[in-house]
Amino acid sequence: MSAPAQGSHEVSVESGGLPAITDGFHLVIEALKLNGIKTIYCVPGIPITDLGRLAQAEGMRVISFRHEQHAGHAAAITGYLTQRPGICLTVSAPGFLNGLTALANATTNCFPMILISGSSEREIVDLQQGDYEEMDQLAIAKPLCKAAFRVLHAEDIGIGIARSVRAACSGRPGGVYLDLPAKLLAQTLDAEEGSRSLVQVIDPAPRQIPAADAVNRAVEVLKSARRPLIILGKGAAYAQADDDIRALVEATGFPYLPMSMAKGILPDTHPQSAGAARSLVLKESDVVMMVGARLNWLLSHGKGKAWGNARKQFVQIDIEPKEMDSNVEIAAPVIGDIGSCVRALHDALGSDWRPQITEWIGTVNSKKETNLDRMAPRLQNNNVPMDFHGALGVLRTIVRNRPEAILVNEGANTLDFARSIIDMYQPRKRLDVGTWGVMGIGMGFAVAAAIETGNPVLAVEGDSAFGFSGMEIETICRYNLPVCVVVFNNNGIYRGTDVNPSGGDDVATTVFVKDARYDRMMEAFGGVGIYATTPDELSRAVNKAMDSGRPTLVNAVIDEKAGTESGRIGNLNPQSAVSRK
Ligand code: ADP
Ligand code: TPW
Ligand code: MG
Repeated sequence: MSAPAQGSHEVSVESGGLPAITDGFHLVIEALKLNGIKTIYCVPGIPITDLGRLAQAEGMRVISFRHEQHAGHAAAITGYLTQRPGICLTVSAPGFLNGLTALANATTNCFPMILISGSSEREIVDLQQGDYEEMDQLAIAKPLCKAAFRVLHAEDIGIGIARSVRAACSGRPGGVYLDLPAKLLAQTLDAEEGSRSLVQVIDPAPRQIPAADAVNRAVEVLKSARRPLIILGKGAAYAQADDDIRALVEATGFPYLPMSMAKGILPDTHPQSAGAARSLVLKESDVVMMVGARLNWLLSHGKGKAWGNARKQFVQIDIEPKEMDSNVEIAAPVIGDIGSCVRALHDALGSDWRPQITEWIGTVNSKKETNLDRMAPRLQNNNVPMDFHGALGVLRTIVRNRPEAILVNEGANTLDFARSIIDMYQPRKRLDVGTWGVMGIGMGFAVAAAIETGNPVLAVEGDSAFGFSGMEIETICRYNLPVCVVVFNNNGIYRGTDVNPSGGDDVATTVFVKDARYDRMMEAFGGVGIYATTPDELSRAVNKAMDSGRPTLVNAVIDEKAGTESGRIGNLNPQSAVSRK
């Protein structure tokens, strides 16, 4: 085994009149601290055990997980919440691979994070001689992230971390891989030389001011609108330009649709929110302004049935020029950071302009009212076993009374219903499966949300979704985090009633153990477990958990017949040879 001996970093103290020396371990930690990074999410092991240990000794918060994927998701959402790259630290080969799902997901979602993995000896890896956990990690990471770097000499650690920070944060944010071979960590260097080699990244995400002609072109298009729509995406939430965005939206008077994680930039109860008239505004609008949102599958690629036949002109604000025309023609691209773009547009619209959209607003509002009126009684139902509406009606009230709480959400039906039913009131309070619809973000996001914000966290999880990261409730208990997990237990993926089409003994592939007691898992680690079968019990349990701040898991028993296949995206299933009911 070629990793450094445990404790080898202790060479950094001055002894016997010799010049002070430092090493790779210390330089990595000092470089991270110099760049404002306070937390590392990790799973320890060779060759990075001492790195975590030393980081903790040097005053960093080092949060140790049970599986690297969840440490990675925690790092990614830290990046989203703070605009500083979250750090995930893993061991070589298998630990590195476990972290990659999170790295790729962060890149896809435009979250800044750095996956730092220890690796084994270059000489042995490159000759494929079979080192302990041998793998050419840099090559494997490259296609899955924005940038990938390796540092071979201790004096380059400062530059390596600086490049990683800047690559993660600047322009369109994303994931970065940083490869640190075991030998590097043990390398020594004169302490003064080492300290001179560190680099503080000045202005990691520089403002990018949109060109005046691009702004004027956009203003012309916006002023021509008779049935306008604004779509806010999670890029707008990430940008932390909340006041400027609100000012522009209100100055236009245009209806707006928040994408899932953009809910709460303006409160969902805002009179201009068109969330409850989504189908109508997509179909009927004539001018659509995208703000930090992409025209990907989540918006039916900007064309087809969902968008109707009316001719549309798109204005798009984004920091990434290549995003323009990705799916449809963009009539007015506005390239820059969202804060600068939104302010420039607001100025250029001027204060005397009045939109001519009274009729459109009337149409949108009447559709909204109809839909909200239809929904209201369903949210108050007291059915037992609970259906999604009854259970989510309760959680909706709880979030209204606790707007600072962070809502983590995954599953299929559990995700789709919660997204439309639970109103959000503050920016960056809803964290979910994002662009890929990936299961497994739940507990990693919950841990980081609690650590980074100190706010209470409510994680609303499908029973299948929860299973992807369920072991991390031990992590939640270990750090005593104010997280309340509600498992929507309908005995399976989408629902619990499928049968094996062959008639054989194995249960259907989507079905789990009936009436599993997820609440008892939480009790196993010293947290609070509650079993809830009625909306009343659910309400009491969650309120109690949120008041106490204690790690809690509420097993909410949901009617196993209530869900539909793939939630709202059943249409994306390819035709199956086996007929499904
Ligand atoms: P949603 O899923 O909510 O629709 P997406 O993840 O598809 O949102 O889109 C986010 C977009 O925001 C990306 O195209 C990204 O380039 C952009 N973006 C991220 N941060 C900024 C920023 N600070 N300024 C401008 N655009 C940004
Ligand atoms: C990493 C496929 C999408 S949704 C889902 C799976 C397995 C679980 C749905 O069941 P759940 O919710 O959570 O119980 P509910 O309310 O409908 O019963 N692997 C990954 N990501 C995805 N998206 C899947 C598989 C999937
Ligand atoms: Mg389920």
